Amino acid sequence: MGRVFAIGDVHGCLTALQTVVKHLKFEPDDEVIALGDYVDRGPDSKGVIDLLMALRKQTRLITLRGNHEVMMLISRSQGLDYFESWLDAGGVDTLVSYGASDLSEVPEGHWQFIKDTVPYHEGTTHFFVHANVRPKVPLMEQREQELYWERFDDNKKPHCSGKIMVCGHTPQKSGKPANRGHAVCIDTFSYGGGWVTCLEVATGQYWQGNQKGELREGRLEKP
Ligand SMILES: [Mn+2]
Repeated sequence: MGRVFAIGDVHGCLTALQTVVKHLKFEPDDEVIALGDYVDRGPDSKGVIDLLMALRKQTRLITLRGNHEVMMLISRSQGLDYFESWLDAGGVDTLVSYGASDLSEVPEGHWQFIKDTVPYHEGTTHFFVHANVRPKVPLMEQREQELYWERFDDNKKPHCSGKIMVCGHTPQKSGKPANRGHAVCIDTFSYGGGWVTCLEVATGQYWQGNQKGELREGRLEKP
């Protein structure tokens, strides 16, 4: 068995993601779970999706869906009102990265990547979601509201599976992952001058890259 890693919110921060990926050199039997929010706000959402598509050929990459992928998908299928609210939520930076003025210019392969994202991933000791879960509800019955939108601050109780939750979505402005024992949040505010975090789940060791190309390492603090 390979190692298991989780990658937190990237938000178009290609340099930060590249810095971590180059350092870690994932092997073919590693499992790498990306927690969603690849697009919006940062400068190169297109480049981030290109990199993840390339990574899929090198390792066992699992791509979760974040609320920003949800917004982008809805913007494509619904009217102008929704499109404009997505632009305000950072979608404008995504369009610029494609050199596009509307979503019809995003290539089909990238739409397929976004459509193929999954709501959660369950491992033997941990499960992975973008945002959060309802503690008493089995994973396969979770609602989109919690999976994609609910903030980490609201999560008080362990999940009924007994497994540890690994999530993103709620920026940890300290730049360090938050550890509650039964739940870990690794969104470390990449687009706001923070870091893209990659956590090795079994050891609690993590590596972080930022938009200046800097790399640093740490270990989850005790809850
Ligand atoms: Mn999010």
